Amino acid sequence: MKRKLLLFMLSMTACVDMMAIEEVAAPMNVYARDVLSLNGKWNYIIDQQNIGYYDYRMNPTPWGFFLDAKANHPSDLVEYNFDKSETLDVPGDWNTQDEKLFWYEGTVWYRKKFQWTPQTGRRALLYFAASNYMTRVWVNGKKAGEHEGGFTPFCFDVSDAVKKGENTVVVMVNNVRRKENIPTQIFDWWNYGGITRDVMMVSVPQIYIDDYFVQLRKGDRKTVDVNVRLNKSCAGKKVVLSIPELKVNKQMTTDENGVSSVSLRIKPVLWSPKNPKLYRVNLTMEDDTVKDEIGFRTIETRGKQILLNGKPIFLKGVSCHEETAYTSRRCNSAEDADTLISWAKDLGCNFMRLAHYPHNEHAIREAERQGILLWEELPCYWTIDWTNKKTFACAKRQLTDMIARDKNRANVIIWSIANETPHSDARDNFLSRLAQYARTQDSTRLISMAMEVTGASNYVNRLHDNMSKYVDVVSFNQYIGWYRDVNDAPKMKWEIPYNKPVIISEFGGGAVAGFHGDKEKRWTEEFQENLYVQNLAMLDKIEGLAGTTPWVLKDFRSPRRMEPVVQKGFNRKGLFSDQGKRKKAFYVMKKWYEKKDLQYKK
Ligand code: GCB
Repeated sequence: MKRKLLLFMLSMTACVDMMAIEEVAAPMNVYARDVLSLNGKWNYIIDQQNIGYYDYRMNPTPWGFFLDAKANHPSDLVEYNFDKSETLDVPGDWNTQDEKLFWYEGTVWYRKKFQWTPQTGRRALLYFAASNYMTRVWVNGKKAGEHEGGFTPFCFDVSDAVKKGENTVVVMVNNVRRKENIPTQIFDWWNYGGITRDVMMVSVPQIYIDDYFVQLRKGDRKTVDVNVRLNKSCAGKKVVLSIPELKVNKQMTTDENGVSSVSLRIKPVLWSPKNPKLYRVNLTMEDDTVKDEIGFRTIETRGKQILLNGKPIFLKGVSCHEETAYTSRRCNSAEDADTLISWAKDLGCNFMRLAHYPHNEHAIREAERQGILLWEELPCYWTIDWTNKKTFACAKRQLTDMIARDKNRANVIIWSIANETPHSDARDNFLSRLAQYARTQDSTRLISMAMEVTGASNYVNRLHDNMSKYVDVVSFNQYIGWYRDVNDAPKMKWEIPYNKPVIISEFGGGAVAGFHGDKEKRWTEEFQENLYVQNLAMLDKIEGLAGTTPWVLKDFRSPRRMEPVVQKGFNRKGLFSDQGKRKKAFYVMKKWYEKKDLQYKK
C-alpha cells in the first residue's frame, strides 16, 4: 500500500514537473485549442551570410539578430533594425512576396511582437504548422529550439520565456538545398522558403490531451480503437470520450505512461466520397477538452483490389503540388485548397495524390469534408543520401509528424514513403525501415511509394522492385509519350509480378494552354490530348489497375523548366494551366473517369 502511495506521489511530481523551454510534440488538432494566431505581418531581414547567427570567425555569436536589439544610445552600434525593416505575410512563402526573394535560397530572419497574459496553471506553446527548411526560434531573446524539415509541424513549450505584456518572437529560416536533406539537393518544384504555414501561441493546461487516435479497426466496420495520450506520463487520469450522435460516452483511465486505450462497438454511417459523414467527437480530461470531427471507414486490399468499406473502389485521382491556382504561390488555407479540389472534382476525381511532401492541414480537412480520398507523401524524392544516419532520422521524423497530424482523417488512405528512388541495397534498407516504422504508427492505412518501371525490352514494361514486399499498393510513374515515343503505347505490355493493387502514380506530358497544332507537335494541347488517349488505352490493359493520379492537376513552378518560350519557369504538364484554363487532355481524362464510374457501378 505504501509503495503504491509512493509511486502515485512520484507520478504526480512527474505530472506537474516544470519544463524548461523545449520542443514538445505538436498537439493533435491544434486548431481546436485555445490559440492566439501570430499570423499577419512579420518584419524581416535578408541575411545572405548568416551574420545574424555567426561572427566573422563563423562561431555562433551571442549578439545575434535574435536579441532584436535597439540602439539606445547615440554611440551604440547595432547593424540591423527589425522595427524599420519591411514586412512579409505569415503564412506565406517569401519568394512570391518580394521580387528580391523570388530566386533566393538562404537565410531570412522574421520578427513578430505579440501580447500575452500568462495564466496560472496553464502552459504556453508556440506552434509552427511548417516553415521551410531549417528553422531556429527565439522568444524574448531566449532560444526555444530548432527544427529541420519544411512540411510538418513543430512546437515549443515557451511558458518560461513569455511574460505579461509585449513579447517578441524571432525566427531564422534557411532554405538552402543540401544533399543530406529530405528532400535532397534537386527536385522538380519551387523551393519556396519562409514561414509558409500558420504560427500560433497555444494555451494548454499543465496536463493536456496531446494525441489521440479514434479509428475503425482494419477490416472491421463496427469496432473503433481509441488511444489517447497525455503530454505527461500521468497515471490515473480520467479521460472521457463522447460521440453524441452514436451515443458513445466512455470513461477511460490513463496508465503510468499517460496513455489510455479502449475498443468500442459502434454502428456508424460510413464515411465515403459520396457521403463524407463526420461525427462530432469530444475528448475531455479535467479542464482540457478537444473537439474534433471524425469519419469512420475502412480501407484494405484484397488481391489486386482496393476495398473502401469492404467494397472495391477505383481511385480516380490526380497528382497535385501545394501551389495555388492563379497566383502560383504556396497554399496555406482552406480557400487555397478549395479551388484545387474543385478542379479535381470537375475532372471527376474521388482521390488526390498530394505530391511530393505533406501538404497543410487545412487542405487535408477540406478534402475530407468534400469527400476526396488522399495519398500523402514523404519528400524522399529521387536520389537521397541513403547511407546517412541523420538523413534517415530526418525522414523518420517527417513520417512520424505527418502520420501524427493526419491519422484521424478518414480521407487519408495511403501513406507514400518515396518517389522515383533508384534501386540499391542502401535505398532498400532505408525505405523498408520507413515502411515498417509507418505501420507501427498507423496499422489501419495502406503503404505505397511511387516506383519506376525497371526495364522495358521488346515492349514489355517490367516492374521489379524489392520494395514491393513492403508496400500494400504497387504504384509507379511512367512517361510513355513524353520521355518516350507515344507510338510505343499501343505495343506496350506489362509485367507486374505481385498480387497487389496497382496505381499509376504518374503519367502525362506538357502543353501550353491555348497553343494548338498538330498532334505530333510537342507543347500543343493536341499533343498532350493524344498522349492521354494513347496512355489511357494502354492503362486499360493493366491487370489489377486500381487507380491513377495523372501528372499533374495544374502547371506549377519549377526551376528545372526554364525554356523561355513555352515553359517560362513552369512545368507545363498540368491538365489546367496555372491560370485555370482547361486543356484538351482534361476532357479525355474526365471521360475515362466517367467510364470507370459505369464499370464500378456494375
Ligand atoms: C516525375 C516526378 C515529378 C516530375 C515529373 C516531370 O517523374 O515524379 O516530380 O515533375 O516527373 O514532370 O518530369
